[in-house]
Amino acid sequence: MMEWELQEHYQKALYLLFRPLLAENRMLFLHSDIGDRFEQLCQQYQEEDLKNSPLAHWVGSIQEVVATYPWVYLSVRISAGEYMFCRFHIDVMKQELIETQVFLQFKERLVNVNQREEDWLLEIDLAPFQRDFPRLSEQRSIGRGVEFLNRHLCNQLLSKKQGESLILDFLLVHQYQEQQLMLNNRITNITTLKQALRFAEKYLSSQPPTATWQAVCHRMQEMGFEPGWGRTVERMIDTISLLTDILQAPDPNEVERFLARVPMVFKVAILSPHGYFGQAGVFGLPDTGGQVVYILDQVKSLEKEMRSRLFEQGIDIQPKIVIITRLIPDAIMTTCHERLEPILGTENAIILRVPFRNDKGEIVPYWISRFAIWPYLERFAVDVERELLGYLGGRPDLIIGNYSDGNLVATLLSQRLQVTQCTIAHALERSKYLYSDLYWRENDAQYHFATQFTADLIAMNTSDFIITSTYQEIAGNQQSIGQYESYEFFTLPELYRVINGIDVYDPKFNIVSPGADETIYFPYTYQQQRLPELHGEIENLLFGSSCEKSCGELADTDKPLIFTMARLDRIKNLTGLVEWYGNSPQLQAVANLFVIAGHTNMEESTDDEERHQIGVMYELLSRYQLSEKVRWVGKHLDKRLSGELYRYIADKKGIFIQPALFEAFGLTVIEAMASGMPTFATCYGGPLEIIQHGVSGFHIDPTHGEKVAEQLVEFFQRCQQDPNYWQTISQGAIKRIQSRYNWKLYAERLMTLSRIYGFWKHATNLERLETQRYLEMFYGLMYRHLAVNVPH
Ligand code: UDP
Ligand code: LCN
Repeated sequence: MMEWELQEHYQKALYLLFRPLLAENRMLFLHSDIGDRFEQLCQQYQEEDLKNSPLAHWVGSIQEVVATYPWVYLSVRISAGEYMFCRFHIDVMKQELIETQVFLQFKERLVNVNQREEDWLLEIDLAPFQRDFPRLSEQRSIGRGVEFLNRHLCNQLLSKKQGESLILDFLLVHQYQEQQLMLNNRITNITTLKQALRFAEKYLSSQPPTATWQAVCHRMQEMGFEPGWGRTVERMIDTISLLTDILQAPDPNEVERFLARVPMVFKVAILSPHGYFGQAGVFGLPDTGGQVVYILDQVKSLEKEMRSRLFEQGIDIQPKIVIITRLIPDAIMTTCHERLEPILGTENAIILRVPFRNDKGEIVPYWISRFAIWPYLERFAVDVERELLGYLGGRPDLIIGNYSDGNLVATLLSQRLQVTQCTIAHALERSKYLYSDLYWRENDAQYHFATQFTADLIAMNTSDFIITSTYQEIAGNQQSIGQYESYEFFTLPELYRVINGIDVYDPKFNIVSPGADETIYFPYTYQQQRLPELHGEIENLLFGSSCEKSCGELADTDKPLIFTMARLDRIKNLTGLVEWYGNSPQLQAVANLFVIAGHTNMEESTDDEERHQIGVMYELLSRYQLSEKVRWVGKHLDKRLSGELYRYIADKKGIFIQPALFEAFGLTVIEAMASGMPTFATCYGGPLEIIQHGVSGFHIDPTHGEKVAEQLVEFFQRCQQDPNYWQTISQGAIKRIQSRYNWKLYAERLMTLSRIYGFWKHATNLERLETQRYLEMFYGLMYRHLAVNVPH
């Protein structure tokens, strides 16, 4: 279908499609623009055949068009992460294939009209480094990288003679502080190992299955074994027979099961420098949202998982998890000025805060936007290294970075300490701001995207493995490209262009979806666990005339509520939602709107984008006279209160809406669904994958607000006619979250991944040293220069 020759038959259609573009006063067109214009063309010429032709399919794959007479340049997405580029000459009516860089060069000329074809610009191309590295071939396997790697390397290596000694070497290195684990030096080669395994199995079979390591340790140590095989004899036998089977005939599933038991992760460092990182009073503050919630829940579930694995393996060691963030002396009522903060609900996890320092070495006292923290990070990494090593009494076994800044610091630390690095993006800004690459200079004063994208490229390529919340975060879907995929090629005119920035078929990508804390976000029907004590406070938030930090007072308190809660960022589009509501008298007739976001008082906000949104919000509320229909509260709710709030609104048959222009994942979406609220969420980003449209909620398109309003009106009307309809969707939402998005699954998966990765990294050359060296150069010659130029 995609053959190049195909289009030769459709020259005229392409001409008719592209010609009007050249007459417009814009030069860049997106996938959706081209789709709409193709539809119009088919209608105009009544070309039903064309609509169903192979050309239609091809046009549907066009991602981007750059049109300046007489040329139309195109990028065409053949499948996830696979592109072709071509150009069409409007007069000659002829097209030809071009290279990625030629396409990018043409784009650059939109910004820099004086740029000539022969002008040199740095090109970043990581593809040659990946040549010998195993790569997925199937689109559907994207995001299951470590499984693939395990299968691939099992077949390649373990099946050969050398595989046995790889396993032996690996088992001999395990230690915790001074204590040897798994095997001791009585096992000198593979023959003694096999023999010892036979003897041990025989010996253990004669012992009571519930006897513990203590009871058998003398005999076992004589045979060459150390703690780590199991807490009980039964478990030890099981682990030993797993290894015996692997040595006989390696099977990837058994290797995974065996490695899941090997005690190798005791200390984890998690980096999240920006925002206000604390356990209370921070949610909703600028740059402080889902990432903090995610990490706090992640830590609790990880600690539980690490403890239970160590316990099952008979090891008496307390795992340690440290979240490293920024210490902010001016902590505005939060705990962000405290160096250490133990994490509630854990035994041993802690927040360690390290301040940013300026060029003179003085501590920076105030909050700094996530877009402007780049000049501080290198020094921060050095300070963190010192404090972390001191606190842990040695190196961590795993370093997890979060968001662009945390991932860059994770890169610096992992490389210095030689520790496995895991990357979590949460949200990549490239997907949020259209043309943030091409017009980077225009936005530089506020956003410093060039610095951020450079940091992203470095971190995602140095990272050993990457965790994403959804498939589409990596590779998108039929309509839109993935967040990581958007780093495959792009250009920052006059700075550098990226020819191959990341490969979505790289086995480093793994989908591990987060959950919503089940003790806080549970179905409204679980009456026993609920907190009716909070209902007075909730009613005051919703309807109270004396509620502070609120705006608007609902006249008809019996109407169901449309509820939304988010940071007051432009991308969250809460002002868009108010506008759709204001424009729809039908919607106003059936439901009230309840918004929790940011501050209602502009003076209280320190964030530029938020202040702008506050202004827009007031303007809309007054323009549409919504003071009796919209309630806006600018407070940061604690989690138990927000959990009960979702359920309270569900009791009243309300709904949740997430109207973002783009949402990387969307924790509020899974919180609302877990509580049993029918949820309407943006079709751009994670919610598209979380919600099955019409079954467990609804997708909405924030670029067509009037349609969203219609969808909502229809929903409420249908619920009036059929009271079971609300229930059906509510049940669908609960089921979806309980089966797919939970922290226990997350922690099991993450621990298993890090072990499988750790094993293969130890056993083979997964280091990608050449890539690292190339990226060090990129860091030194590009990133550092950009970072110091960010005003500070
Ligand atoms: N949140 C909150 N109070 C607020 C705003 C947000 O508790 O005023 C919480 C919300 O419950 C969710 C998180 O912050 O857990 C927001 O995460 P999400 O993934 O939806 O968006 P992000 O802020 O990360 O972009
Ligand atoms: C950041 C975001 O923007 C959200 O979409 C995610 O849900 C959150 O982080 C947690 O990963």
